[in-house]
Amino acid sequence: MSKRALISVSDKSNLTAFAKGLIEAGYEIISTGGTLSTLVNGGIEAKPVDDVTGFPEIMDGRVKTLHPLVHGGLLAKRSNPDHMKQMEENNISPIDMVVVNLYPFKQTIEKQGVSNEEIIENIDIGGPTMLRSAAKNFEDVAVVVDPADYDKVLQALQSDQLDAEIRKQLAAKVFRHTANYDAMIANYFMTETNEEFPETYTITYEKVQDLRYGENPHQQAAFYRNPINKSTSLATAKQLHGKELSYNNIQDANAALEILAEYNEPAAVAVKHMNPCGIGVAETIEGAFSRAYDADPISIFGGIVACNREIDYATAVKLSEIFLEIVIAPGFNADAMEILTRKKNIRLLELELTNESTAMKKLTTVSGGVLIQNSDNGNISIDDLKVVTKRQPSEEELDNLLFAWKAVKHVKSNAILLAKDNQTIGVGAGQMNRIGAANIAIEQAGTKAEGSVMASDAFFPMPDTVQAAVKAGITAIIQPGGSKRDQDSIDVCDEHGITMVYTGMRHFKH
Ligand code: 93A
Repeated sequence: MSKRALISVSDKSNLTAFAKGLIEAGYEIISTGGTLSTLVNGGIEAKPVDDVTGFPEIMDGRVKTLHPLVHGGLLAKRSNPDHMKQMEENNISPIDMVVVNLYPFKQTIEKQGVSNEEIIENIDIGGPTMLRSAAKNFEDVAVVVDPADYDKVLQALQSDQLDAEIRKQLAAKVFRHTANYDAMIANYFMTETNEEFPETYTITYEKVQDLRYGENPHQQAAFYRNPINKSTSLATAKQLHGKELSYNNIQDANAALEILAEYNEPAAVAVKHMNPCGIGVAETIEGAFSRAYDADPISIFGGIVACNREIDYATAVKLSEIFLEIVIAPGFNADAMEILTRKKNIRLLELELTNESTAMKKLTTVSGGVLIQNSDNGNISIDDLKVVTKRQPSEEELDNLLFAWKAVKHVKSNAILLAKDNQTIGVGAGQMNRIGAANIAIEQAGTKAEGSVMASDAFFPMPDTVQAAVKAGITAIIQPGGSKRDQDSIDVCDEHGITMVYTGMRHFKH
């Protein structure tokens, strides 16, 4: 008796050639509605699945292959005499191969203006069920979920090598595929029902690319994307020039994008090791970059620069004067491209800027699990500020304080940042004590510290940082407040006639 293959596919590419090969290898083809039409139109002899089940496809195709005559034929263990006997008693014929790919759920949710009804209809039930039945019974049944495997399967058949080992590999692929498919559906429903932190957290990612290595050359790594993310992102950014992105490049680029998401006006940020070394805001992108550069002309070397406006000629000239790993922008005009692509190694990344990253949950692996939290999208406005000193801030100081506060949020804790005139001038990042961070920021600012403002990502446990600020000539400080010893810090400010404002919000970043 000839073997039987059940083919039911949404992606009909390369289908007829494959079916032809199966027939040549001695298979009889059974198929569902649309697939059957494609096959028959392609001159392939095939039987409708209704002939097998004796039952019509009903409910707009919702029930077409969900039948014991299908699943008995797939799940019967051929080496089990009881199973074989029950097959006979129930007139079930074995099915030896399943070729199924699923309703395009992912492509459907990605469609603009898609209706909920269309999304629901694209949840495949019968397809995964057949795939899982066949994959469970890989000892006896071959299962093909990926059209890219058609040739491999035909070749194996021709050389009589579609053996249990290959069938197990095909089954493994199926379970990965159905798990991923279901995870996308679970993600969709989680969003629809606003469940933020459910009992089990199902996430699925698909590989964008293998990376040469991870944080260090002896660490293996790959980049994965969230398949249901609709907005533009690093995973979909267009690389216009330069070598492939590295693991560290991607992390730094991500940090740069998160910072840029804070600004509507032309802004540029330079990032090193996921900390900003310079942030500048101006009326033009050239001006913004100049400020980001001047903020710290030493640290920017070998860094990443991200800008929230198209790169023009003047900006490109300035960018090309330093060694940079990456420039990220929503666009590069032709003149800018001409200048920048003269540098072989600079990576140019075109990316429409969104707040996508700030909408996403943050995941951190820890021993035995992961920590999941919402992104730090906490923002304050001028009305949230509370002046706690005798001296009030000037208009200019208020602007500088808010600028510094936005920036310090993106610096690793403990973080102290100094700013003046829409420019960071000193960044103290990732220190184990606050005064240590302050000393670094003040030293870096040098003479520019005079008349600048200071931002601290968390409260001052003691007044030493404020004392250092006074000594450096800083005139206003922004910090969350909330320490038991707040009054000590306020007293130092009042004693020296400088200003302190509270935000009431902390921005730790570990
Ligand atoms: O609607 S279903 O969940 N119910 C079923 O019984 C069923 N059987 C196969 N979807 C079902 N399929 C899917 O139909 C397959 O996974 C495949 O993606 C698609 C092929 O349909 P057609 O051959 O009509 O184009």
